[in-house]
Amino acid sequence: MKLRMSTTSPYARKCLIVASEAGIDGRIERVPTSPWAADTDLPKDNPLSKIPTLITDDGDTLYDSPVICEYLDSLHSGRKLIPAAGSDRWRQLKLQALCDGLLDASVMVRVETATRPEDKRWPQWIERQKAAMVRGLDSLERECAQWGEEFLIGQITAISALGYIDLRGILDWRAGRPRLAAWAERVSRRPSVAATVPKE
Ligand SMILES: N[C@@H](CCC(=O)N[C@@H](CS)C(=O)NCC(=O)O)C(=O)O
Repeated sequence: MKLRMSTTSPYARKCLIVASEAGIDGRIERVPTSPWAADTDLPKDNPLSKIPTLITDDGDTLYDSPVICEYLDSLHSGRKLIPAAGSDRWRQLKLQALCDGLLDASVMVRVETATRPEDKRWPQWIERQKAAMVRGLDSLERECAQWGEEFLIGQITAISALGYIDLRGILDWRAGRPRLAAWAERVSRRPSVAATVPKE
C-alpha cells in the first residue's frame, strides 16, 4: 500500500507510528506529497487534497488519519492500538480527538502566522486557537499521570501533536507541564517515535 504523506505532517506521522507499532511498517511505501504544491495531483486520490491519504493494495483510497489508523490496525493480529470495545475504546478515541483538535488549532495558528500576509492576519483568531491549545495541553498534563506504559492511538496522537508544536515553535508546551514533558521524553525513545521525528 502507498501512503501519500510528508515528513512534516503530524497526521501522517500518526499513521506511520501506528504502522510501526503494529509491525506492518514494511508494507507501506511512502509517497512524498505536498498538498500545497500548485500542480499536485492529490485531489485524484482525496477530493479534500489533504495528506495523509492511503492507497490500499486493492487500489481503494482512504483518509483521513483516524480512518487510516483504524484500517492499519485491522491488518495485524497483535495487540490492537485502537481498543475494540468498552471504556478503553472511548477513552482512547476521545484522547485521539483531543490531540487531533490540538493539531488542527496548531495548523491554523501556523497558517495564520507563517503564510498569511501580515496585514491580513486576524489576531483574535490566533488567540482563540492558542487558548484552545493551552486548555488541551493542560488537560493532557492532568491525564498523562494515568497513562503508565500505555501507548495506543490516543498517546500516539499526543506525541505527534507535541512534536508538531515543537517543529513549528508555536508555544512552549513544556512550561508548567512537567508530567507531560517527562512522558514525552520517555516515549520519544520508542523506535516508532524516534524514526518519525518531523523534519523539513
Ligand atoms: N483531519 C485530517 C487533517 C489532515 C490535514 O489537515 N493535513 C494537512 C497537512 S499536515 C493538509 O493536507 N493540509 C492541506 C490543506 O488543508 O489544504 C487528518 O486527520 O488526516
